[in-house]
Amino acid sequence: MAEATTFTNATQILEPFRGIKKVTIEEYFTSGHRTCQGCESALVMKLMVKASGPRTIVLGSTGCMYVANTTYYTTPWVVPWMHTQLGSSGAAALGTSAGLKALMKKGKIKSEPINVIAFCGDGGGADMGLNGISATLTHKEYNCLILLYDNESYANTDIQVSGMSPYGANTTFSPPGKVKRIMHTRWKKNMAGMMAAGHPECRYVATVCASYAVEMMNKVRRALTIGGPAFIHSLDPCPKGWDYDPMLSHELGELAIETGIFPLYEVEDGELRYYGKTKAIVEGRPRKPVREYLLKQGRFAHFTEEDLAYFQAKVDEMWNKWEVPGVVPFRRLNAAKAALGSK
Ligand SMILES: Cc1ncc(C[n+]2csc(CCOP(=O)(O)OP(=O)(O)O)c2C)c(N)n1
Ligand code: SF4
Ligand SMILES: [Mg+2]
Repeated sequence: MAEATTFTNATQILEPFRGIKKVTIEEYFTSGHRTCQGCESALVMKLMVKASGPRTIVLGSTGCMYVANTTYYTTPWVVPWMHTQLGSSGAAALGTSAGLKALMKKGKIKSEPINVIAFCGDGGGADMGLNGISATLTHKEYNCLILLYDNESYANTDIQVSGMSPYGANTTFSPPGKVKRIMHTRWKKNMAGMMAAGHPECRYVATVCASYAVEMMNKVRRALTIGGPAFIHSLDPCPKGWDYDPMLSHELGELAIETGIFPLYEVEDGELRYYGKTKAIVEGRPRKPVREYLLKQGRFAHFTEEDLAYFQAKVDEMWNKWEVPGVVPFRRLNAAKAALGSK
């Protein structure tokens, strides 16, 4: 009985790739998909499973990365892969991990480390499946990773607005009109910050962007090594939904970081570490103006100077007033005091 309660399944120890030349050559997401040219989410899938290696099970919720990757009789997945319902990435990750653990505990399969990764889009993860992801992140006895690939819309069903679509973006549910220019007036959810702050026993939460591929893969490797449930949020430029030339995907990823719109960080056992150009910004490097990022995309083509100034002010606020810049949105105490004093 004591043995039953103490059974734990080990994780693989995936050391970080120390530079691009050390990255393994094998691919586990290859040809056979039908994503758009320049699709960064497809690159995220490729890097994610390259980082995890062959002893991996991938579960994918409905969305572009399901539909375009598993057309009948063709698939790029070399590892075992299973579709799960749109809002179910959390349940799929937890259930698969628990199932493997039970089979190993009963001696029905060999006890060995197997990576379980469930991915979801922003619609499936940050909107519909938020509750399931949250529940999974509280189950510290199961090893799994949930990776949210964020193309900032319900892309697969023709670019509808999601809780992760940026302010003012032109989507099929928020087209600018002559009378009302800005149809989508909500600021984007802070998904990784919410997961890190709200799940004290979840050991690993990170943000990534495929423009920084080695860093991204190393965060996936860390998430799978540390044990327990982990969460990664990836920002993925989407040529179709964001309306730009596919050759700009990489550059737009970089600009999202350099403008400070999408900070790169990880929270491991409650300790925050900024990465790359985000770290440089925290240490004083000036951020690029948000207009350099926004005006390269057709979804913001209707923006006036006033809209650009509003967007810039919101990003400035995130860096200058948040308790933890770019991560925790509570206002700093001195800012709060000043606000109280001014009343
Ligand atoms: C419960 C449910 N509602 C609606 C749909 C239709 N649907 C399929 S994919 C999709 C968009 C998902 O958006 P997201 O999760 O952001 O992934 P993306 O398509 O952007 O990759 C929708 C609404 C569905 N499959 N299941
Ligand atoms: S619509 Fe966007 S996310 Fe979907 S396949 Fe095309 S580029 Fe990728
Ligand atoms: Mg999406």
